Amino acid sequence: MADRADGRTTEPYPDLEVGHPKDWAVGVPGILHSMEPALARMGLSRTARLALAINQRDGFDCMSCAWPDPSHRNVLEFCENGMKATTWEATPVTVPREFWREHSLTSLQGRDEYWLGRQGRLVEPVHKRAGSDHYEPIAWDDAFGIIADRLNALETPDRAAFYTSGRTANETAFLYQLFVRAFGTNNLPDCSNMCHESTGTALLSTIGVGKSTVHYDDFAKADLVIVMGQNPGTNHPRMLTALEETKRAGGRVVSVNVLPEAGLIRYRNPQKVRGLLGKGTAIADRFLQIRSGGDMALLQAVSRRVLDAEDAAPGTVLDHDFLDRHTMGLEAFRAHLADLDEATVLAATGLDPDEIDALAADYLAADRVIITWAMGLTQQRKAVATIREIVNLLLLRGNIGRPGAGASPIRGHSNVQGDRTMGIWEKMPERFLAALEAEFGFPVPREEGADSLQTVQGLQRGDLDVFVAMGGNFVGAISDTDAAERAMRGAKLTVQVSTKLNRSHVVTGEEAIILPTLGRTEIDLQDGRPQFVSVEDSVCAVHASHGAIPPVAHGLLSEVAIVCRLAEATLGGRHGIPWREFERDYDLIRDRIARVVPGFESFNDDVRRKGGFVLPNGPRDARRFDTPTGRAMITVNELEHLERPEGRLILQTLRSHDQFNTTIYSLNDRYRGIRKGRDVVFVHPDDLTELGLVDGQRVDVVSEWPGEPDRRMPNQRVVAYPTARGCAAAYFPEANVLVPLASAAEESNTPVSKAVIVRLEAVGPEPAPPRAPVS
Ligand SMILES: Nc1nc2c(c(=O)[nH]1)N[C@H]1C(S)=C(S)[C@@H](COP(=O)(O)OP(=O)(O)OC[C@H]3O[C@@H](n4cnc5c(=O)[nH]c(N)nc54)[C@H](O)[C@@H]3O)O[C@H]1N2
Ligand SMILES: Nc1nc2c(c(=O)[nH]1)N[C@H]1C(S)=C(S)[C@@H](COP(=O)(O)OP(=O)(O)OC[C@H]3O[C@@H](n4cnc5c(=O)[nH]c(N)nc54)[C@H](O)[C@@H]3O)O[C@H]1N2
Ligand SMILES: [Mo]
Repeated sequence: MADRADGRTTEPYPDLEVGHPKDWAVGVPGILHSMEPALARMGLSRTARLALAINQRDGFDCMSCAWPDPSHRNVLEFCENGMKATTWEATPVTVPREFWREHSLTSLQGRDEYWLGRQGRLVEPVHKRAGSDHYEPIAWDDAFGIIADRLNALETPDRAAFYTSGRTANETAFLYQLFVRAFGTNNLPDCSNMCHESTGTALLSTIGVGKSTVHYDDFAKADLVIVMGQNPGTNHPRMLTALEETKRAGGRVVSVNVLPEAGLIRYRNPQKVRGLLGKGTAIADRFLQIRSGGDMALLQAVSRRVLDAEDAAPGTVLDHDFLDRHTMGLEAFRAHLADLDEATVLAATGLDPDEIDALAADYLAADRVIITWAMGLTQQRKAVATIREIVNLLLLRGNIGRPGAGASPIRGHSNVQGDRTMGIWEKMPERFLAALEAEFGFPVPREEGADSLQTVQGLQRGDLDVFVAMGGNFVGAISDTDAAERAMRGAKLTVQVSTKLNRSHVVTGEEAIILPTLGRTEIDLQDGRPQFVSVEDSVCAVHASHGAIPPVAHGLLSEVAIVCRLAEATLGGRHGIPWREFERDYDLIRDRIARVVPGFESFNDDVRRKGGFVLPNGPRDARRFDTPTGRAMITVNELEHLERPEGRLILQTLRSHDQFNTTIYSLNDRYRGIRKGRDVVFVHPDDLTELGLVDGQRVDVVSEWPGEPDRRMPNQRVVAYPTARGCAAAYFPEANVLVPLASAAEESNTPVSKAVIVRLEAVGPEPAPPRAPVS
């Protein structure tokens, strides 16, 4: 099998098994599945200590996703995938000193994410000199000294970029952006650029705040929850409990998805005896299997039906009082939708008119409606416009700013929302920058910085010399892997602050440094006193996170300490920021946040209250919309949908059940019937017939972009799967090689990871053996 240019092999997984998809999620197998690796790797007492601390008020915040905690917590408040994330971090296995001598970077580049992650926790700083093929251990101070020298030697601070992944806690994020802005740049790309940026862009411009407008308890009060482009059974498992509460209170749930995802069909709540023993709750009352990228058309079609119902019975359907008092743009919207072409809607969605009628009827019958969404919507070319259509539909019947109703983006990383609140954004608003300047007394740069894609492009052009990452796996996560890796190799210095090895440690600049750090599960002692940090979840609730177990090794620094020491080494006494004091006592950081960030005025008190506090939110609390007009904006969005060229498929890249973004926990994807391998592409059986392919056949997946050479993901096993017609799916991060750098969402510049036009080229005549049953 040929090797790809980047050195990773394309050998097939030898033991790959393909069975049948499951139609239910969690329950006994899920929870047992979650405990098994922990018990095997960490032993009973470490496991029990973690299980009892996760998501508890005196414990740590689960780092797996940003799903909120209920106010009444169970003794064990975690899910299968949260436990995987926890054991992955809390493993006692560490990367030994000899590792760096034994493994050259060239050899590590031949390893995949799964192998790299299994080498254990990083425990000492290492340095790769220019020209060397090895990292070598280095003292902390020397590492900070090198980074400071390289930064201070730059022609301008804008020749450095500082990435953040969404696990970073509030206190760290605030200090990190403070350091970066004091250094002199707004180059603060983050994982949000690849994730919910489209959401922020759409919500900020229509309702004045880029966040969810619901409380946790609203799910139990909703008459209807529409879950769009999201796979909660895997990615937000505890959300299924909230949806179960919706159902129990008599509400309905509709899933709009390209795939029939297991958790949305049936769910066994592991927290309840009923869920352990019984058949579980059927979650989705209705499933609309939409064609990839068809959501904007669907939303417009439902809004059109709502407006038609109003025309048929004037004054009875729309919330006129709300619309008159709080919104703008209804008439233009009405005029625009009057011309909506039903044939285009049907082509774009792949749905029957009856199915759209039925969703409209559900919407009209419900007094309180919540719409949730995730990557199926945000990683599309028309993502921002699509999310604006969600707002339009909700506004028509006053479904924002009432109990049981609202717009609810479901975030990814556990503190990705908090990082933005703390100033991690290449284009923070003037209000924030001015407050930062007033508090710290240095001139805060105002020029917009680079986002994630612009950072790759900056590296490609030679405009960036230094790349620093606070967590994450930038080259693994960003689109167009080969281009991104080539770009990163052009940097002079790359720095990673990390818990475990990943691709971004082995594809480096000329010189590279890894700074290992404490994880969220670990006790963080400063000056002999335990410190805690805080996070903000998807529904704007902020709470503390306390480490529960001793650090995996002596001498590890917390992320806060790393930022403080790096800042001190780089800035010296410049601007008089008390970095050492911040490192010793995180309360002092919170005091500063209190004076800069609205909603945090009594941060140190509020965060110590049981369960933390909920940030103010204009639309949710008071139907206050801080847009330029002071009203919620109903917007007109030109309908556009992706045409599928003859003989091609629309490929989405998604997560298996056993991964967290670029971290691969195991090679299984239980709910989709895949075991011991990841080299699969899911295709509808009728499309296979049309393309002259069969289940089990090996294909190259090839993506096409005008004016550029084809991109290829070689040797995937075709899996006949009940996806929507014309659509295909493959796993991220492997499939990132197929996503062109140039393919980005309008307005938000998010890589279009969910709609890549591909063709399948058969390789080798032999289809794989028939499916093995998967238990
Ligand atoms: N265990 C685990 N938990 C996680 C993560 C993880 O990797 N593992 N990642 C975290 C992060 S950072 C994030 S952002 C979230 C991601 O959470 P999700 O957004 O649920 O993640 P994806 O796997 O990308 O799933 C996208 C879903 O959208 C559907 N979809 C694709 N295209 C379309 C479309 O055009 N229309 C519609 N309606 N549906 C579509 C797919 O079929 C799939 O169900 O999860 C977070 N939680
Ligand atoms: N094709 C495709 N690409 C995508 C997506 C997709 O759906 N399809 N999804 C996108 C999305 S939604 C996101 S959010 C991005 C994710 O992008 P990132 O956030 O950059 O990637 P992760 O894989 O979450 O990062 C994992 C690494 O974080 C480090 N880490 C873990 N815990 C800690 C910690 O406590 N501290 C520190 N310092 N480091 C830690 C570990 O070294 C680990 O290897 O990927 C995006 N890329
Ligand atoms: Mo994400």
